[in-house]
Amino acid sequence: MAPDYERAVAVLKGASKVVVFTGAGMSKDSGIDTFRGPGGIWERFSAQDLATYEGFIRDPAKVWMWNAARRQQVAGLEPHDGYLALAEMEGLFPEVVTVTQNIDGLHARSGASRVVELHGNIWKVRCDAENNEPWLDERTEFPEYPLHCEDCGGLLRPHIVWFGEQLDRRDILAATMAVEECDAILVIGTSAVVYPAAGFPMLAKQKGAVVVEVNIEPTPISDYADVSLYGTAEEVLPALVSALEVELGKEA
Ligand code: BJW
Repeated sequence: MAPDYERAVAVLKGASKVVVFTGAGMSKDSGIDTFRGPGGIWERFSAQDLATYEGFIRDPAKVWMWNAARRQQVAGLEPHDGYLALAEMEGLFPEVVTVTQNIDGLHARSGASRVVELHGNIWKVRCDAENNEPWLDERTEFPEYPLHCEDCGGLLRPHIVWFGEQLDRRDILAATMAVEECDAILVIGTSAVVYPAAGFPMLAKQKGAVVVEVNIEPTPISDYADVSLYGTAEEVLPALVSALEVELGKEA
């Protein structure tokens, strides 16, 4: 069935505060694989080895080499038209906050202004021994693996939230506030199975927001979304934002 943009525009047009909530499907059309489903990362790589602290301590060089390869991949990619449409959408509503589970940094690269990265950022590192603030390190190759802290010699780790780890309190707080206060949440490309992030669309709904979903297939969100637009992020988002621009009289 063709996406019902008219209905999506009807429920979104009155919103003042919008949350854009994204998952791996948002970056699929830029060339980054999703985690689950056919061809997903967890079909080819072990989450136990690469996405847990225990796996990292067992073999930090392996985890760093995997993430260096992912950095090289992301560095060679561009945000697709759906990303650009979301950045443009910021001009249509008084407040837009992007809450993403993605670590690739593509929202910021595409011009999104307020981004909460719930699961970290692949371009940041932090010292595992000192547990200090993360810092930006945009190298795509490293002289040796694993990486060590220049100050204390301890292990450096990617600033990524692995399974069983707590999300940064400040990120959870910023996301929760935005979600509780929004009038509309646009949920894009997430299977909505990984908690606590997966709870945000329902929290928004309970607080009275409209929920609009963009995905290639139904997810747990579809059960309560006001509108589900089935298609790829790269196709659906530019069409949705164009339709909103027409409705709100803000065409370029
Ligand atoms: C398209 C498309 C296109 C495709 N266009 N769409 C309650 C019950 C059971 C378990 C738990 C629970 N609460 C917590 C847990 C444990 C766990 C969890 O949720 N596990 C579930 C799998 C069951 N959660 C955690 O461990 C979290 N921490 C935590 O809870 O801490 C508690 C604690 C308290 C006190 C002390 C200590 C701890 C942390 C979760 C961190 C997740 N990290 C990862 C891995 C990063 C590793 C790395 O990248 O190196 O983050 S997991 C992985 O999944 C990644 C993602 O951000 C996350 C979500 O995945 P996402 O984005 O939804 O992607 P996919 O692949 O699942 O879906 C893609 C979607 O796109 C699909 O729907 C497609 O259809 C769609 N799509 N192409 C549009 N072109």
